[in-house]
Amino acid sequence: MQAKKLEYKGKVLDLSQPRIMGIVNVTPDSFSDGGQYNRLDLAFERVKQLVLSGASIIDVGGESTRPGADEVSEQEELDRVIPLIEKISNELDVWISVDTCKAAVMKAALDAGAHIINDIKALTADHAVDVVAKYNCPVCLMHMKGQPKNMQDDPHYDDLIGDISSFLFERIDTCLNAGISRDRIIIDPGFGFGKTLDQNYKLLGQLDRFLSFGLPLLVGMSRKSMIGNLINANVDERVIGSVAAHLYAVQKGANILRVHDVKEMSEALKVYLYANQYSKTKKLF
Ligand code: 8Y7
Repeated sequence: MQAKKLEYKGKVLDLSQPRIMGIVNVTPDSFSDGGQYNRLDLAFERVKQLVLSGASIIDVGGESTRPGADEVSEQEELDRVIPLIEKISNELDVWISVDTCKAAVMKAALDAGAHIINDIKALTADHAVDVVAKYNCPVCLMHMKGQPKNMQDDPHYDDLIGDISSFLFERIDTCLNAGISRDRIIIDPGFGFGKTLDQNYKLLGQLDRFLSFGLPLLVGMSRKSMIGNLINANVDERVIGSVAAHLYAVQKGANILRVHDVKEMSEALKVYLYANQYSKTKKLF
């Protein structure tokens, strides 16, 4: 297999080693304005910190996609994410992804300088495929069973990995038919999106089964319930569990790790990779 990489507008992201995607949520509660800075400045400070800590990609999101969350309007989402994307694009040399399901937000984000569309609904919203096809930008297709409001109500699969693979296969096919290049597509099994604790761990344990797509594999387990419920920890006590889960995913072939705690992840990854270079059964990512 060819070495994996992503390319867009002259930028190249070499995936011959795993990369970290740092999460920046621009929601009203995420950057409280203490009076000294406004929300944009605070968010940008966080972005700079994540880049210095080792993030290769910054994932900017303006809609809370946690289970049971309410949807936000298109205008509200635009107001939250576009100024930050513009500022990152103008001032830093980092890959920018936008976490959105809405075609209009995708378009505005790409015009503002975003490079990757990260869509938990895998471009199923109206016109979403058309926007990505027009720009032919990298896109992450994630699996979700159900909708954020109801996805954790007793999800059932006939064949967990098979059902998720079929879904991804269909979405990839739709993208290719719309004219999106295969080398722009990233896949993600969608940890926590319509999966029980055991389904999430089965997915992690058998993550290497998704390598047969021959596409970059992104995973996001950071601070999720699959960590907290296993070790009985609140959201702010899930850092070590999250790091362990992502390192395991790296061993199973994950290429991009979507995390909140970039510094901790980056340090763990550095140690893992340093030892791995001497391994006789060395993994080639
Ligand atoms: C994921 C994600 C979220 C994920 C990708 C959270 C936006 C929930 N999770 N995108 N987004 N993969 N690609 O707890 O697992 O971060 S939101």
